[in-house]
Amino acid sequence: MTAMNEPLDTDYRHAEIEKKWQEQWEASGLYRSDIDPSRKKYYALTMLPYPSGDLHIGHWYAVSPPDAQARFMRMRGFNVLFPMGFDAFGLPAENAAIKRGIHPGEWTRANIKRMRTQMKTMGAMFDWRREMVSCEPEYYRWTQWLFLQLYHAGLVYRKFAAVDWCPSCNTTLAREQVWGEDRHCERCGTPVERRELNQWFFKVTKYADELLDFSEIDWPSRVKTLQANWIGRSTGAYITFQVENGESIEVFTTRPDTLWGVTFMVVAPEHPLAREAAEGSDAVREYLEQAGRQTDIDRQAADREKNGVPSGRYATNPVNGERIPIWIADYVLMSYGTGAVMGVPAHDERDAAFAKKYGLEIRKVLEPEDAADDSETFTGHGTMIGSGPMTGTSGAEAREKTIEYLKSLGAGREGVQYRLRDWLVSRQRYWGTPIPILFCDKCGIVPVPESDLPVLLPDDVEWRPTGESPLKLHPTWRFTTCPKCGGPAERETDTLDTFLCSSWYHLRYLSPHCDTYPFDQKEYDYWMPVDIYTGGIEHATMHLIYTRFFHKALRDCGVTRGNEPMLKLRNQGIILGEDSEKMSKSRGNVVAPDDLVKRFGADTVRAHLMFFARWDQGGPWSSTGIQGTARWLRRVWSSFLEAPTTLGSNDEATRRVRRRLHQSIRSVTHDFDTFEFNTIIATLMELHRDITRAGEDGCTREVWEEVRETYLRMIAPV
Ligand code: ANZ
Ligand code: ZN
Repeated sequence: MTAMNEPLDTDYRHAEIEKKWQEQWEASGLYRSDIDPSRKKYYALTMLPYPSGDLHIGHWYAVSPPDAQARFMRMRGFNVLFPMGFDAFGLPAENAAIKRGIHPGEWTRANIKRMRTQMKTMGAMFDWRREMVSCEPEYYRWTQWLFLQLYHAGLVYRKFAAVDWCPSCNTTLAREQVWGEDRHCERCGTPVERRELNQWFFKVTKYADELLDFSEIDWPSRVKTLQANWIGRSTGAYITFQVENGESIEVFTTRPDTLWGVTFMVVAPEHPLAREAAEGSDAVREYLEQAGRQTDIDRQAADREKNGVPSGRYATNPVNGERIPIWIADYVLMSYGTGAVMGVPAHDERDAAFAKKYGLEIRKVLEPEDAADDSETFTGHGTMIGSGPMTGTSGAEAREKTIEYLKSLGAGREGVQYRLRDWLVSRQRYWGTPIPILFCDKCGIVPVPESDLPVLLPDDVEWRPTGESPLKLHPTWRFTTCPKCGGPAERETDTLDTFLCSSWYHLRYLSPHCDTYPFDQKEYDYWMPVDIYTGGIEHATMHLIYTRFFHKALRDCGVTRGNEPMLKLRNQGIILGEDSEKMSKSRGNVVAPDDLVKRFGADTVRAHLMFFARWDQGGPWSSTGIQGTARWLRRVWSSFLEAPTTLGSNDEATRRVRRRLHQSIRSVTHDFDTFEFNTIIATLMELHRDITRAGEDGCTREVWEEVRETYLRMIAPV
């Protein structure tokens, strides 16, 4: 680059330019997205932010490259919808409110106002007319309505379930408020306790198999794997063992082929047989007490020492009549399978550890195919040995054959198990959507009639933790009349998990003020499904499973259509601080986008966020790096203001620059389609150098104008 071409900073007055164009876009309504049947639609959705206070660089990273992609699609002739809103209910607002003594709603709305203003500096193509805010009654009215649709379809039920409870703060805690191995309260450090409360659930498990079918969606394989593991489908068998007292125990096993290697059985401490055994044994009673203090997560840890007690009972192996001892141990969970397992210490690691500790027999029933395999516990399939009629067959074959054999004995059947649990949607919190349910002494559980929605969240509550759902303490809100019998009724005082709000917000953007239905049908027909969804990989399981489930459940209620809400998903990585560590206030490595915008302009910040790392990977920020991007944009600006004086009739330079232009169009197009933003910027930087050189070498004016025009089009979405 010659010194002559180096622009003066004053040439490029970003603050003025960006303000001018942003105002013009707004005034002309350029980015309003309305139904237009003559154009193909493109619904680009980005995960909506939580209004935590300030827009940080992570928001910019999540949103501005996808904005560039949406703009690119718009330039290609698509009618693009790229909306923005706020996920405004939730715990942080309550925490902030408690800390600062202001109402959660006031805190939330002030943050939204601030973040909306900051977001406008991004120069994104949001259609703000379509904004939705999940804590406003015009939104949560429909969250309640959708809850009721699922309720009427039998997809909602109520049952007792354990919550984490902080005895010092006197409140239930959300999963993310419990920290460390000792499971202490985030606020005060006190170890949490477990409490049983009556709570609401969605039947997600009913959709487990359908959720494992990814055939209609183009999602990253990492996300699909995380979802598949979360759902955790296992196939195997249920096998019944007779107990000496005339009762029986059913186990779930993925390895029925190992049945001849069973030397003991184990039931969970919560299993009925364990409770019964405790009646006659102090040792068992003591063991159950200490096990009750452990969480399922600790109990499952692979490296944890296995311990247990004999129940004093014996069972009979259905295939060989052997008498086997029944133990009680907490590595078996009551919440999975049947809460009982057959112990095969020769071929299962956990059973092996348990057998060694208590001197139980270890009996091999499988020989590895690979003679060199000398692993202590062979967990592969191999060939059956010492297994009666199965001896000599392959383990894989024996698996099926054993099930057939058990069926003929009336002692077993095929079985499928899932790790996935139903979705617990009730929270003992104030700042959330009230659950539209009433309790009447005469009529029992009564859903609020649709015509009475929304059930408004009262403003005048004591939101400080007291040990109860805050709504319970409101003097009047709770008490109402039963719509069925006219007698006195009480409202449900729990609120809904905020993941429910974010399970359908993409539908509310379609018509945020519609007051007859959650969305306008015409808008739904035109815009749905979402064509591209972008956001963080940390949402791979909860949010992205819940939103798929919700769509399918609503499909079965006749509300939505199609099997999937979001056809394509792409995830961004994480921006780290300059020290390659996670950005945090305490480390002092936080990059503030507002400062960068002030100094370099939003366009430079956007371009650099696309350039500094692979978008799907992220990486450390560099404050010197952005200066290079800034210089490039300034050069583009000044070099294209006027044609160079060196233009002429050099055929070679003309041909060369035209070829480079078309190569660049192809690669930029490709990279926008594949979300490879960094190479888009790299291509544009190179092309600019080639254009400058061609001008210096005397390419024709005609080609120079052609490449300039096309270059500016290519850079426009950025
Ligand atoms: C005998 C056996 C032999 C097993 C063997 C494994 C290997 P996944 O794949 O996760 O579904 N199991 C069953 N219910 C359990 C519970 N409630 N708590 C703890 N463990 C439980 O695991 C299924 C296997 O985990 C089952 O197959 C059972 O052990 C154990 F060589 O049965 B297996
Ligand atoms: Zn009633």
